[in-house]
Amino acid sequence: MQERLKELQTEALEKVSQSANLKELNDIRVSYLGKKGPITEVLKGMGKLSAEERPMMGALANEVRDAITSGIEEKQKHLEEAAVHEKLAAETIDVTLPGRPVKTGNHHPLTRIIEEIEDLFIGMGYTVAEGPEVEKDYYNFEALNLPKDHPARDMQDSFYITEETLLRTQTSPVQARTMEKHDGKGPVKIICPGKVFRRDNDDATHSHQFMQIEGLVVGENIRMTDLKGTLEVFAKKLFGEDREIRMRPSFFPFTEPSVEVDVSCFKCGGKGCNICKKTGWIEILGSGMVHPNVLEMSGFDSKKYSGFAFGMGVERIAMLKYGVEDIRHFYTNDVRFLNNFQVHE
Ligand code: FA5
Ligand code: MG
Repeated sequence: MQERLKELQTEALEKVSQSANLKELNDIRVSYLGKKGPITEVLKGMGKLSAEERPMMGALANEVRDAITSGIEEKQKHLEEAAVHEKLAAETIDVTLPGRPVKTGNHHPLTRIIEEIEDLFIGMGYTVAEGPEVEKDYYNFEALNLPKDHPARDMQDSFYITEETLLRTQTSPVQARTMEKHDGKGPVKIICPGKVFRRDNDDATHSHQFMQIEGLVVGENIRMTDLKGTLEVFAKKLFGEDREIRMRPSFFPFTEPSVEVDVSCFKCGGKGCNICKKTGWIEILGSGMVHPNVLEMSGFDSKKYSGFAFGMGVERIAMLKYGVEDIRHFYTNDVRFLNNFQVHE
């Protein structure tokens, strides 16, 4: 019996050391130490032993059982550690692999132009103002020296909502709104970017919805030369020193005198092509000295104050700056177009 127990111990430990995984190890535990296992079987024969032999055999049986148990425990620890190592090895991250590029969106070219122009004017002491897109006829026209039956209203075909409200045709109503808020006290120095709407036929340089940036400066002794200097700084900064600029006399009911500013065509360089309609120039903005009537209507004393204003077409500027041949590209959201403006930061 003693031998049989020793044999079982050797046999069990041998199997334990050969077991390759936790399941095998558990099977060994069940088969050797379980109720139906060979040790229990051997111990059943204890009844046949003498009173002196019995405790000795009992102690031996316990020793064998303990030896097997601790053998199993040790092996289990070993197998578990190995499993962890294996798992870690399988999950190793190769830090030397190049990363996958993350696709990000980017600012729309019009947003970029607006931000660039805003920065430029903020640098010159302007603040940014806003006004509603659905505007009162009063601010869009009347307060700008365009009474109801003024023929110049035809210059900007409008989308009316009611008789008194319309989609603003220009950002100039923000001039009137801002001056009103200032309560006759200067100085005023704002720019105002925003959407405007006109019943224009869409073509390469016209859209029925486009963006403008309005500028307004009101103060004492503001002169035409201040306007010219400001616009020159703006144009050179945006288009580069070598781009040609011209100021051309024009008419707006809310400015006197009025000028329009053209930039030489980016496509033909001034020779004349389909984009500039054979003129060699692309008009980017209207401007002038604020009409005394406009100052007075918004509560400013036109004897004390003078001012200049301008309204630039954002799309036209973006077209010139980026060489975009059709204004409609800005609105059709073709990613092949938009990806050209991807900024890698
Ligand atoms: C105006 O809208 C005046 N409010 C500008 C102004 C402001 C004059 C302050 C004096 C003082 P005009 O209608 O010319 O002016 O439009 C201004 C600019 O908007 C144009 O120079 C052009 O760049 C752009 N623009 C006009 N119509 C369209 C259109 N349909 N699509 C795209 N851009 C346009
Ligand atoms: Mg014009």
